Amino acid sequence: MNGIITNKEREYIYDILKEDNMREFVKDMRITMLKYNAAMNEIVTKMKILSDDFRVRYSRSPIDNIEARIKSTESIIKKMIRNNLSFTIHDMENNILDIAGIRIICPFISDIYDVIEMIQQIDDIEIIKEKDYITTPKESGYRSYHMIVKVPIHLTTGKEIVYAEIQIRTMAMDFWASLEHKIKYKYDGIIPYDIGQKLIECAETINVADNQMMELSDKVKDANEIQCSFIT
Ligand code: 0O2
Repeated sequence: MNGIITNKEREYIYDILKEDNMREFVKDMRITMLKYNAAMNEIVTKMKILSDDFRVRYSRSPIDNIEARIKSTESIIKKMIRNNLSFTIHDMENNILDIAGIRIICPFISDIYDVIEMIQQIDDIEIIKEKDYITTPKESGYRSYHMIVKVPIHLTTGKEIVYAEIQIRTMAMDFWASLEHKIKYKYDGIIPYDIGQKLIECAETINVADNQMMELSDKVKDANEIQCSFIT
């Protein structure tokens, strides 16, 4: 249910966390988080370097902003329960692939595909799975491009490969997703049908605007190129 933990679920998770076998798991989990933090930082640094390089070369960047987060203990436990996993670090590491999350916000829809190409060219980021919720939006109206990747990190104990999720979306898609998330929170995750329908309508309106902005940007780019060809 998109990161939302209802009050009932929270109570249930807290009860589980009180169980004896969970203490050890949560302790090990906190230590393991260091690896996800490292993976998250690796990816953010790589993307920042690419964004700066692009800006210097082309006087603009396809990246407006980069956000990153580590999934909360509660969200991890909720997902482990949902996926029927045993509370072991092995099951967590091999099945919960979005513990390290990176969100790349782009100005225009076409920028998303430039960013995807940039990521595809990074040797030590291996793309495991891709979901294009832009060409095929979710039922909720959600649009974004998701990638599950593997990235190497270097610890005192040696090299390790860690999973991370990269979400790539426009500023407009991000605006919708953030507000939809807030609205869902207010309803404890279960939104009434009519509000859900209105949210879908908003997503469509935003998508029209997103496409129009991209067309305008392309027109400006074409005009600039024609002007430059006259000068040279
Ligand atoms: P949080 O708090 O962001 O971590 P999977 O992860 O593959 O087991 P699923 O649903 O197939 O589960 O993954 P998917 O479709 O790739 O979506 C996962 C993430 O996308 C969610 O993470 C949200 O961040 C975002 N997302 C997906 N659908 C919606 C939506 O309808 N509205 C909004 N606002 N965000 C959405 P988490 O783990 O649910 O939450």
